[in-house]
Amino acid sequence: MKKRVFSGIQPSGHIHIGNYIGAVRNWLVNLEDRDNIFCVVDQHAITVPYDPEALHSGTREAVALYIACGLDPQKCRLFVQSHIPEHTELAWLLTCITPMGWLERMTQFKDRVGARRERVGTGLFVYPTLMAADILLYQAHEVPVGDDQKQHVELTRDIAERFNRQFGEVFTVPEPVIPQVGARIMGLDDPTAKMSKSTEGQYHSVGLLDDPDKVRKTIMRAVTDSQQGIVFDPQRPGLFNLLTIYQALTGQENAEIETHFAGKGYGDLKKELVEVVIAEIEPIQARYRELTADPAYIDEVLAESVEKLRPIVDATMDGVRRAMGHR
Ligand code: AQP
Repeated sequence: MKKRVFSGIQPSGHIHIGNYIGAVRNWLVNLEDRDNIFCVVDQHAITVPYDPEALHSGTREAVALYIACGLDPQKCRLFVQSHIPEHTELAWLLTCITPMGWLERMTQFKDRVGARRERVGTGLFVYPTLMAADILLYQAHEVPVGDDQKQHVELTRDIAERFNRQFGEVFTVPEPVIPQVGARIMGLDDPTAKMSKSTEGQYHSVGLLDDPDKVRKTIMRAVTDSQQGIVFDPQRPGLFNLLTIYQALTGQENAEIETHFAGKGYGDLKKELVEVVIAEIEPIQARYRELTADPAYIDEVLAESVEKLRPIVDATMDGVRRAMGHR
């Protein structure tokens, strides 16, 4: 039996190189030797104010980008969360066994809410139980995510273990899989804040669908410091971030990169990084254009996946409902 992998991205904006380096690229690594399931988690994207039309087009854009990045629908199942209603059913059941204190400890909630606590939707608070449902519904063994989602996968483990103790062994307890390089790509306009889809600012991120001119402007304007020398120094967050992106995309070792840039300046690093990023995203964009020329293709992929996932969903939900007394 192959190990099962589950992961997803919320269509809360355009997919950027942080999502790509921290998540999507790592999903490609085990396409052959794992049983892979990848989702566009559209119900997570409604936990903050949103535009329904943008959600719809962003969801389709994300599916097409998954395929364009190399997630071959013959080798994995790609689907949209809201097409399988059991995600929200299971989320409610798990919410009922999740202590408030566990959710209150989630740093992402604290960071995003700040002083707006009284006004944000309850969905933002219970979002991690929906994420737990996404993962546990498929009995996933591994969840490849960026660093910011590690705490949520750990919470998912706690919820699964609590459920199994209380109602009997129903869920596989999943492991987070975090990349060694690029687990947290920072904003190019502010290297102290994580690169995020929903952060405003023209030069904050590089999107996978950005044209070369936009990529060039964003990287050339990236915030650095006034020091000299190109070295991996976490105390110089702007430079460290650029080098991390360079390293993640070239696969070179630290020493090799530092030797390559010895005696050179930030401008040289930025120019080379522009070329590396464009070379990475151009083929993705070409495939994206081909795929989206036939909108029916995406619909077919999504419908076929839902059909293939049905037996797993039914088996898990049957076990959960029985265990919880809903017979
Ligand atoms: N900056 C990042 N560096 C590395 N990995 C990242 N991920 C997100 N940002 C970075 C990883 O991408 C996957 C998808 O994340 P998500 O869509 O579920 O939500 P997120 O983590 O909250 O991503 P964003 O881009 O910051 O979106 P918004 O602005 O909507 O909150 C996850 O594996 C995540 O770790």
